[in-house]
Amino acid sequence: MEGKDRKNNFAPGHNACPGCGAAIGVRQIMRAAGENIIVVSPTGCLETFSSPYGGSAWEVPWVHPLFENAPAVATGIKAALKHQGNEETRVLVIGGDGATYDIGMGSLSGMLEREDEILYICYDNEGYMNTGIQRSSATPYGAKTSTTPIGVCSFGESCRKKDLLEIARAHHIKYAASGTIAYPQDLMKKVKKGLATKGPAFIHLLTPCSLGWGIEPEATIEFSKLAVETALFPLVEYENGELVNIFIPKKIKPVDEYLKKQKRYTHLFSKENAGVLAEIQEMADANSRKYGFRQ
Ligand SMILES: Cc1ncc(C[n+]2csc(CCOP(=O)(O)OP(=O)(O)O)c2C)c(N)n1
Repeated sequence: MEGKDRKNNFAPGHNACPGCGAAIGVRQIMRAAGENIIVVSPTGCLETFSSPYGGSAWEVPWVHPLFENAPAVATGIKAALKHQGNEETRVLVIGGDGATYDIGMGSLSGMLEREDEILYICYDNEGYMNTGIQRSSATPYGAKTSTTPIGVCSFGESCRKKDLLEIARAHHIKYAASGTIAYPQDLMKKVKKGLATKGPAFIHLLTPCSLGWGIEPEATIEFSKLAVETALFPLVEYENGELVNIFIPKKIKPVDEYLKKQKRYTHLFSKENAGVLAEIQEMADANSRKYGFRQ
């Protein structure tokens, strides 16, 4: 891409950790989103690293609401724009998994139910990373976090990760998709479609966190790719309730290849946790069956 097309309204020089999946994801989102947009970001890593006083990375209007009410604030912004007769300016929410799966879930449900043209993107790093890697309801089964420690009676997270895309889809929205930072063209296409949707749209974006997942900073792209290739995170797209697009990996890899190099899963490779590993493999296999991947 050259000249004007390379313009990105999320500027470099922010305070994200090296290799931060969320920062890479937001660069891709903002490249696709272009001008004439208002972004709303609830509390979380993104808000913290992108908006230090006097050093904001945002080159478009950007609003920081509470942790729990970003979708309601976005609705208010959309209503105010409508009142001004402005149908062109788009509204985009980018919130973490804690803000989306947990504390803002009620507010998000209200937003998805209404007909407002707002795109909500959940950047999912699978935990409350900003406050010290606590578990959220996006933390995967078996993962170690500071609030799901491992020990004699614990193998880490004991609850299954919520299926957020299905929850969003259950609101009968016109556009719902998943994406991850290893596939930027795919993500940018989905962001454009989400922003063009006549009604609420939702994108679930997997953004690895090197600190929380225990991987090298330069490996966040590699792990977002492995999540797709093991069928743990299928890349899909739904329009008007219909599945219109699935990325089919050439060969489905065993989940061990994704899990074994992440420190949050090291304990699963002991004899006593073999059953947990088998359960995670079965979760991936269920995705393969659901989307027709050749195993
Ligand atoms: C009502 C409320 N509860 C708790 C907090 C403290 N808090 C700030 S950021 C954060 C974690 C955010 O997690 P997530 O949404 O997953 O984003 P991440 O930091 O992982 O990017 C928490 C718990 C807060 N600011 N407001």
